[in-house]
Amino acid sequence: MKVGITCYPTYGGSGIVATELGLELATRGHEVHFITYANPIRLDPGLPRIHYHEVEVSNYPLFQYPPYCLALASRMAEVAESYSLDLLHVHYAIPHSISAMLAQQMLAVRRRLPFITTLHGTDITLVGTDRSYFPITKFSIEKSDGITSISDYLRQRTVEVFGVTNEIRVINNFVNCELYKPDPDHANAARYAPAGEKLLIHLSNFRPVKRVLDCVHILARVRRHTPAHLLMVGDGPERSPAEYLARELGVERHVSFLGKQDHVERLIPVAHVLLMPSEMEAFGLAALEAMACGVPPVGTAVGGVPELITSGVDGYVEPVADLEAQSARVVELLTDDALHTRMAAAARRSALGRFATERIIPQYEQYYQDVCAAR
Ligand code: GMT
Repeated sequence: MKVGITCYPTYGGSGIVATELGLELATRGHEVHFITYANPIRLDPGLPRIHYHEVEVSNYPLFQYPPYCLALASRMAEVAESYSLDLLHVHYAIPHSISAMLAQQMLAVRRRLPFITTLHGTDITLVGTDRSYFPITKFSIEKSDGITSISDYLRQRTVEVFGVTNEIRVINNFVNCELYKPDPDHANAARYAPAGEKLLIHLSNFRPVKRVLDCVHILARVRRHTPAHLLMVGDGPERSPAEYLARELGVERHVSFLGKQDHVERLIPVAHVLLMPSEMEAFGLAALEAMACGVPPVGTAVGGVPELITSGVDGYVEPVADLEAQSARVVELLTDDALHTRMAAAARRSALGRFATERIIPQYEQYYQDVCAAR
């Protein structure tokens, strides 16, 4: 098939899922056209069957806010026509679904161009429920030819919040288990923890919803029991407060802020435990990537996380902001080697058995066929 994919090309879970999906589809013989304002971070546009079309937004002085949504719609229509796309698949409802709907209408007299919207989380839980975005988000969901959600929690939430009656198909996030794989010897750990401390890792966009400061508090608590070092991967508004807190708590030498990293698959296996203390996660892609690497996650019992982590089996979930409980789980994992080995193996098994690329991509392919066949 010929598929146009639009996403935020930045360091966010939705952009990563969209990019990995496009790459996997191309590997399976489909022609994939990324239509975005910048090259998605994990995309190598030189790969076979992968095309990249930049959306340029002219910044005429009259425009206080450049009309990205319109520029995107024009580019989608142009690419769909020039390359005979079968469908558009947009990730994150706002504003991508509305642009896709406009592109569809622009071509309607000549051809049918169905579009699928994949809901990722904050497009529903935060942005979509903002009063100013609520009606347009609901409208764009209702107008989509197909809707997928990355967890059952998010599907239910979308129905509750927007009262939509369209079918929403749950297609979970996925991980490439050949790329994300364990390093049982934690061979590169000494680079970050020369004194042999065990490593904790956190990956996110450092937005408030991620409760990044909790990671620093957890490290400080864990260190009262056992030596540990924390790797903080990513960047965003909570980075400076986290750096400040590390100094306040006197643990600054035991936290490395590594900033945005392109190859997290090389970093995650170095660690012993992943911290994901989020206030909300519709899924929790970072936890899945860690599980594939045999790194047990300690996360929070929110949103779609319990659909991913079976607490006590392949990781732990504890209440949001319960630093005592989360720290205690980390200490257990760092001090009981048998428990860690068992849980690391179970985490890898869950990733392989439930969320591996080979299991999830065919579900998207089937859905594309269903949507294209429907009238
Ligand atoms: O977590 C973020 O702030 C980024 C956001 C996004 O849309 O890029 O992530 C959401 O989508 C990810 C990929 O599907 C999910 O794994 C995250 O759980 C979800 N984030 C939230 O629900 C807060």
